[in-house]
Amino acid sequence: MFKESQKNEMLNAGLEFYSHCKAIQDGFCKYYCRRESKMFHDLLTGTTPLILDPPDKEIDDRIFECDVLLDSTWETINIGHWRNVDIFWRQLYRAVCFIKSVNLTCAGKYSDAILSCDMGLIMGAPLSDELFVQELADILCELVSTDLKEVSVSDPEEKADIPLPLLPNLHNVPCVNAPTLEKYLELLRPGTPFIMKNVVNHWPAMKKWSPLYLFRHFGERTIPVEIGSSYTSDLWSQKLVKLKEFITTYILSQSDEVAYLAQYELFNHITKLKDDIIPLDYLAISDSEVVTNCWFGPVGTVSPLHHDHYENLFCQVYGYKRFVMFSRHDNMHPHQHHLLENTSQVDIESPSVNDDFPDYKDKTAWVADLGPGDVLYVPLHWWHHVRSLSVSLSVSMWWKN
Ligand SMILES: O=C(O)CCC(=O)C(=O)O
Repeated sequence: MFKESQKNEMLNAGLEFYSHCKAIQDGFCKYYCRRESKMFHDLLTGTTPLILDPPDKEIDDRIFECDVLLDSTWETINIGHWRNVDIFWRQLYRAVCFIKSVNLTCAGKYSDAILSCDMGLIMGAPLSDELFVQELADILCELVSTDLKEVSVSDPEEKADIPLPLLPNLHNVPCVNAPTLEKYLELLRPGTPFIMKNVVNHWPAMKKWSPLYLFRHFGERTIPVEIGSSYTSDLWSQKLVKLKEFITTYILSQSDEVAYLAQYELFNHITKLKDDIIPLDYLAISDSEVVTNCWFGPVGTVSPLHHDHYENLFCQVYGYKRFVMFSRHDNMHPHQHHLLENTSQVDIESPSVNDDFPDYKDKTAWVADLGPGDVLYVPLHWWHHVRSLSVSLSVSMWWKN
């Protein structure tokens, strides 16, 4: 439980945080005059006292006022195309979610407070100083995770025995043991894939991360997942779920649906997890920003054949994954639609649907079966098809050379 003094400290931190959100305050002034709604007008003109003068307001009133403000912001965010929405509205959404979270914490509603932080992080836009909110979410998670420790779940261990795709020119990707920086640069030069062993074994994640660990420590956090066997399928969709539900429903039990936490910058969301991965020396040689994504799913997730505008060091932390790759110089018949122009129409696992593209079988294909601790270099624009052979947790590090 939080002590009274801790609650006040937190509230003050929240207020200070809020008052530092210059963009938000400017935004209030800029926008409120344009709104017709009396409710909105009252809220915005009363917003400073709402936040800065809490003692004479009941917590429930403040939470209610946050909700009203969130509802109208949500409406504005969702009208028209996402890209045309002024970033202010998404920043406002995030700030109010955080303020609501502080109030919910003071009311002792910890799970709701975590949900509010997460909604702000997923749907809102970054603010200048939000570290305190990450810390709040971490503390709250510690508090509620004691209940999750009582739940009886255990880690899955199976690795599916899945035959290799029928490709006549299939070769194994070469493998090296922990190359020196010099050797690594030499390996990069030809621009072809390779696997490195024993370069991430010292990451705390290697010992700690498993479905059970994530369930127990971060189960209350809400995350976005993809539903459907592949993002090219008509039945594909996305939804927000609590990590504990994702793990029990999709990871630890047999579900008819495949759900995948795919290509998600989880470490900007659950920042505590960042402590468990150590930046790779190999990437320190580039000035480029590194985009770190997490991939967490059950056996049977498929990322269809596609290429990315990045170089990639793909680190397998838990479980097994299979990559099948083709050179960037091979025409793998990308889709025509601009949203899928980096994705091939060839399905390497279903030869019967590829009648229009028989030449794909003439290309040289490279296969890499990755297990815990393996790091695969996927060169820029190389085509890759990825299937999980077990429950799997991986971290990709994208950069530009
Ligand atoms: O692991 C996956 O499912 C896909 C990974 C991938 O495409 C990437 O890291 O670029």
